[in-house]
Formats: sequence, structure tokens, C-alpha cells
Amino acid sequence: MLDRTGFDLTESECGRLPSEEDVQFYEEHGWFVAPRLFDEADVAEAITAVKAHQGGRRDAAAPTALNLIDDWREGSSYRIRLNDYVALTNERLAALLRRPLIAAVAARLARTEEIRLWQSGIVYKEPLVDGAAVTIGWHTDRAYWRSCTSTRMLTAWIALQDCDDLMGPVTMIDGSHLWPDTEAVRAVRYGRTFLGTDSAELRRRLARTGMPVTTVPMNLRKGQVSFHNCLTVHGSGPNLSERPRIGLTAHFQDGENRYQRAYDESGTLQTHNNDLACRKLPNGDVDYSDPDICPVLWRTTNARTPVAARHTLNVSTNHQEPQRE
Ligand SMILES: O=C(O)CCC(=O)C(=O)O
Repeated sequence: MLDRTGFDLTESECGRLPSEEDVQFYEEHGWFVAPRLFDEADVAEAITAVKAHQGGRRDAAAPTALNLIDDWREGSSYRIRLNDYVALTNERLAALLRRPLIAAVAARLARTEEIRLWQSGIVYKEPLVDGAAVTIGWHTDRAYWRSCTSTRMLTAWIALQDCDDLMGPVTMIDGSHLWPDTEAVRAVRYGRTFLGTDSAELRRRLARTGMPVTTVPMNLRKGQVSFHNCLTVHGSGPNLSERPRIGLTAHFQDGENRYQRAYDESGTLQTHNNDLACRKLPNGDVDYSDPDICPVLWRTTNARTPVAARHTLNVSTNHQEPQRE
């Protein structure tokens, strides 16, 4: 496994950390757009690495067998190109995704002292391809992470080109992480609708929540990064531009996150690929702090980057999930 640590930021990087006002914005809206965290050279390096990865190059094996749809390679019939676990399998992408700065921004936003990697990926939409096969349905990341105790987990989406409306940018439903825990909201919040669900049905589900649906496209500049909370509803449309829309994703856990046995409404145990990849604790639970799979990417050992006192708004207290032992 690729391994890197080192939790130091330069003065210039410290200047790009979110302010207390930014953190409050994130807590209110469920998303935040950071200043540019990756420069031209980083982005060029990432694009080269993405091409090599999709051409079949791997620097290390994936920690668990991946479905074909999560491990796109040239020749694949999938119209959307997804690649999971790239921060564990691709040296050059790992070097970018595991940089302390991006994790330090996540730590500030989640008001945690430690950030561990959860998952990582490439999301690549070819140009001029329309239709459901290249849209990403309204969903939350939490729907896929119910075996995690924390609802402060968050995702960073890194733009490898300027991303305008024509490209089908990631689009957030503002404030949806704070929607109340009603049956209609749960249908949206816990539906595994990233892929393959018809958009008219998703719109009906949203309407049934009775909540205001304000959509905010993440029109990022190249190298810019948006962050969203795991309960924020988001999705994206087709790429109708003439250029590929390429994003890298880094999914982060706060230091407090642990494994839990969680079941959905039909009583099915909720699992994640990390349950197969991570080592086990003495009590048999999955260890989501396994350093080979979920390395620590940031810890506030640096006095120049203090974490503010924990805010009273903690989304994890806003809803209950069914728990059965
Ligand atoms: O790339 C997209 O359009 C959506 C990605 C996404 O759902 C995520 O990063 O959580």
C-alpha cells in the first residue's frame, strides 16, 4: 500500500484554510467551495495519471475486488467512467489526493482534529454524451455509508478543468443535510440513487419531501475544490460541452468515525467495500482506522492551524437511523 504522512502546511497553505465564517456557511448550506487548492502543474499531472489509470495502469492492487462499473478501463461499455480507490492504487493521484492541505480544509469544515481517508475516485464524463447513462442521480453519500457512525463525513470534488453549466457540474441541494428525518426525506436521503434511477422519479421523491429545493451548481475553476457533507443531496447532469468533465473525489472520515452494524428499512445489513478491505478489531467489527486503507491524512499537530471549538450544530444529532444489534 502506498503510505504517506506528514501534517505540515506552508504559510501560503494556511492562508487557504476556511475561516470560522466559512465553516458556519458550510454548516448552514451543507457545501463549501474552497479557493484553488491545486495549481496548473498539479492538474496536468492528474490528467496524465487519469489517462494512464483508465488505460489500465495500476501501481498497487485495489484493496478488494471492484465491480466493473467502479473500475473503468478502455474498452468498457459504461458511458460514465468511474474508478474507485485511486488514492490506494495510483501513485500520482495518491500524491495529490493525500496532500495535507485538502484534508486540513476538510478537518476545519467538519470541526475535527483528525481526518482519515475513506475512499477516493475518478468521475469522468465524456463530452457530448446525453442521456441517463451519464447523469448522476440525486443522492447523498450517506446512503452508501450507513455502516459509519459519523454524519460529519464529507467529500471533496476536485475539478480538473473549468466546469460550467454545460458540463453537468456537481449540483448541491442547498441545506438538504439539515432536512428533518421524515419518511419522505428518508426516501431521498437513503435511496441508493447515484446510478440508474430515473430522474422523473427522483424529482417526484424530492417534491414529496415538501422541502424547498434550491439547486446550486458547483461551477468550479480548474484546480478548485468543492466540499459537501455526507447528508447533502447532490447529483449532476450530462456533459453537453465539447470537453471531458473530469473530477477527482476524496471522501473523508472525521477522527471519531467508527463502524456500526446498520440496517436499512427492509432489514438489510448495510455494507461498504471498506468492510471487506479493512482489518478487523478484536470484537470483530471492521476497523475504519486501518492505516493501509484509511490512513490518517491530517491531524492538528500544527499550532499554526488550530481547530476552533466545536460548534453546537452537529448534524449527527439531527436524525436517528435504525439500529439493530
Ligand atoms: O461527479 C459527480 O457529478 C458527482 C460526484 C458525487 O456524487 C460525489 O462526489 O459525491
